[in-house]
Amino acid sequence: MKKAFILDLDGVICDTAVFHYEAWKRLAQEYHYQLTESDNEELKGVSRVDSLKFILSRANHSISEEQFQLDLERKNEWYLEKVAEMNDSYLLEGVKTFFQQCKLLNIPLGLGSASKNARLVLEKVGLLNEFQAIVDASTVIQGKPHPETFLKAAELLGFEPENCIVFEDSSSGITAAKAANMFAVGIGNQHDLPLADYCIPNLGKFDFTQV
Ligand code: B16
Ligand code: MG
Repeated sequence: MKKAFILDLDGVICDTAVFHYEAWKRLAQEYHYQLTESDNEELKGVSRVDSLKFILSRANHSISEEQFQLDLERKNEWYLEKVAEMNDSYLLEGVKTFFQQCKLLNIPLGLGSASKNARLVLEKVGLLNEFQAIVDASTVIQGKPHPETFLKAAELLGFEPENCIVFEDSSSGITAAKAANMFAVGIGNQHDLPLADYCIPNLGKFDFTQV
């Protein structure tokens, strides 16, 4: 049976995860909280709003709704300053060969990202036109770990969930993929992503003979 691939963006295609981390770290410091790398693992794949809620709860700090919105905007401005400098050199290891191989084998590609900036980032790294379906935070009601992101991508691609393979670097994203009844390839290690069907360090290590 022919398969479709659904890819996460941050941490799978490009290393924007570090930009999110730096921007959240800067904001957390204003609330006298030192954001750790382990906090950052938990924030991967988590929406902007839920990420700010997480930081405020760690900082034991509450703010007005107005300040909450302002903080979301400021974090995004810092993040976008970094995105503005991006080009295809920001693609993670193995991504170019992975996309070449997908083209060669005619594998339909969907994007399933929690980021509202997904299209912009794809454009910066030159991959916007490689996807037949793009699902991002602006198109879904319930973000990861809810399966909606991936189910919507499968529907747009015209594939049944069991014929989709998801590539994800976040624990919330792997949970979402499994809840969608899809095969989940973790980008990273099995210790951080125990629910993944298996893990590879980057897209370049994917074995296409399995498809
Ligand atoms: P934005 P992904 C996620 O993207 C990131 O992993 C997560 O760290 C970020 O908070 C979220 O997007 C929202 O991003 O602020 O740009 O809307 O990994 O699902 O592609
Ligand atoms: Mg990710």
